[in-house]
Amino acid sequence: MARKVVILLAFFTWYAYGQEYFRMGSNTNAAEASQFLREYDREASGMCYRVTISQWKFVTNITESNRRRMLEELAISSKFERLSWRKAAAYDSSRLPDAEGRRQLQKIVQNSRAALPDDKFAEIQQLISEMKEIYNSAKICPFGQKPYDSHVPRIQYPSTGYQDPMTSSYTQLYEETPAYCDMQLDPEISRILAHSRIESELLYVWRSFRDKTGPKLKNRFMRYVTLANDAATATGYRDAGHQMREAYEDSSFRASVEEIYNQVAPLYKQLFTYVRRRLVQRYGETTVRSDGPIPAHLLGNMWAQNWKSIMDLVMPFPQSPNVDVTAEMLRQGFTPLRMFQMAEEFYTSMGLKPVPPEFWRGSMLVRPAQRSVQCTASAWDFCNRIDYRIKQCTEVTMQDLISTHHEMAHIQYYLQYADQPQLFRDGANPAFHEAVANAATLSVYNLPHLQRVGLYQNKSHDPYEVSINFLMTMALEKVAYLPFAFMVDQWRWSVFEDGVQNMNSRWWQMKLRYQGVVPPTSRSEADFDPGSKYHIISDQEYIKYFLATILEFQVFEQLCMAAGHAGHLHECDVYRSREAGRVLSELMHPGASKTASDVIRAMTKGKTNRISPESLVKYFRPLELWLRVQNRDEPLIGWSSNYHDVALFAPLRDGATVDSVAVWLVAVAAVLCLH
Ligand code: X8Z
Ligand code: ZN
Repeated sequence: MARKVVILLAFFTWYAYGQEYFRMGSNTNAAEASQFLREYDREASGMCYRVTISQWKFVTNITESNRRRMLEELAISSKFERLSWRKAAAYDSSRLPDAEGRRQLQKIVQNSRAALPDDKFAEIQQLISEMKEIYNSAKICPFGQKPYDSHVPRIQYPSTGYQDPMTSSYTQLYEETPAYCDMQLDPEISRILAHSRIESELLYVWRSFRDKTGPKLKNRFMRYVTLANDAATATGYRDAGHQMREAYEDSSFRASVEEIYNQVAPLYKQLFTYVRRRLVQRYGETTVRSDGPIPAHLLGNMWAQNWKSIMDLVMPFPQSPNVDVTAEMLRQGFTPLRMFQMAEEFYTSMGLKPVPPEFWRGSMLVRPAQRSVQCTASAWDFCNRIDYRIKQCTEVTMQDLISTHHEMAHIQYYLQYADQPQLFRDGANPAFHEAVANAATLSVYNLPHLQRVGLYQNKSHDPYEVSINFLMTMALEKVAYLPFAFMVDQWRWSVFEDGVQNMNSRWWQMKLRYQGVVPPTSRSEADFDPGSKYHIISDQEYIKYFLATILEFQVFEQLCMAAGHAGHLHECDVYRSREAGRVLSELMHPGASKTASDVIRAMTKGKTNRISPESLVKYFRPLELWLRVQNRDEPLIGWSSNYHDVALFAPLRDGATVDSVAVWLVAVAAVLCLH
């Protein structure tokens, strides 16, 4: 009898175990699932706190021991992720009675690679971290210097670098270069692209950075594609792109974003056409064809994604100012602390929350003198509902004043959704955080606001000219960005979907089709130009930036309507408007507990539940009218009819081989077919 009981018990245990771990989604016990979610919430918050603290310590004090501690915490958190995924996947979420619980379970399962077996899970993580390491360590030699002069001392390898036992040695990721070849993307290379107007120098840095990144990344990236697709199919998706898009909860997501792109493309083409004419004036017709695409190295940025650095070349009214209040801030004795207090007051003036004392104690608001830090501005939520911080190497400039308000908006978002469960402490979809932060800063940028806070007085200039100059600066940042932000994931999804063949020529086909840019020198499949963009190799989706740029104007218009603004949208200031504050807080408070479409429907009082580019187009309407007049004699708005000629022209300029011309012919034929 006893033996029978033991056997039965063993069988029951085996059966229950099998139910939970091997037959995904079959555990329908709702009470158990709720209990699991409660425990998950507590443990995930604790885990998130530990990881975030270790990351903060590392980025604000870059040492080997801080790096090691951070990697240890990340490894523990990875294990937790895998375990939680297996448990969550064992519940059939559709049978849970409460919608909140269903949504939480789906969130655990959806966006994870945990379905991979242990070895592959470790491998993809390792690949991503190696690709980041290669990217971040890319350095080029100064323009006009020979890279391998024998008398130049060789660079020392980091001898105590992090070594993961599972990988090739850390030092293998580094290349031997002379010590003077120490120019990194940020700040040296980016500065040259922004400020140099010497075409050969621009071409040199554009090409060299790609030479130092792409070829070393390409094979790793291809393996990453295979593993990411394996993870996606094991979780029930068609491929990794399908899995990434799932976060938007829109079954026709690709069509929706394409429709938005088509609505903003005419404005982009007007801007493009005007900018191209100014570039022809600056660089001549041998470098820029007056009816063709623009060579990608002339637009002030490594990826031609943000053109604001070439404002000097395209300024509509050079005799009127391009508003920059930096000098006035310095004259008034602004400090970084005062800039943050001002940003906090911007939000409290709208009835939103002040930041807690921990914020002022913990944040890093200026670059510390004694230690090495990562300076990119960022806002941090430590997942304990107390600790929120900003890391920013603030300088007293207008750009940093805007950035301060942007980062403070992220903190405000964190504060607003702090009472949600851990899984919902996020934007309604991946675009929301950036959209909301930028919507608030649109108010800070504009002239009426700068006047109100005593930083700007327009005494003698024509207000129309000042406005058009201002809108041009904004368009170089926002409108120029749209086709880039759109094409990055079009390319990535196509690679996940159709495979890794011809990755580079497909990249340039899309650059040409959407942005109207061509490489300034010949490219081939030995190059891997998508690898020059960090978000590609670091596994970060990008379409969120496209949607965020659209959504920020939509949110901004809603805030302006609530504030009772009348007149041009680009002149709206929501400072001190409690009504606008209420709209913002209702948008932020649900976090990710509601879908984006529910949040948009609530924000627009039922008018729409979709992200719409109407507000962006409205904001830039005065500039668009001005551009149409400027472009009235142009035979071609955009680049579509003659570009195949110019696409060939760029590689030929450098003495292309027959092969690379053939690659271009195929690319051009494909692009023509798509139109
Ligand atoms: O990646 C970033 C930020 C972090 S969210 C530094 N951005 C995108 C990019 O650099 O491509 C901000 C603008 C778009
Ligand atoms: Zn941000």
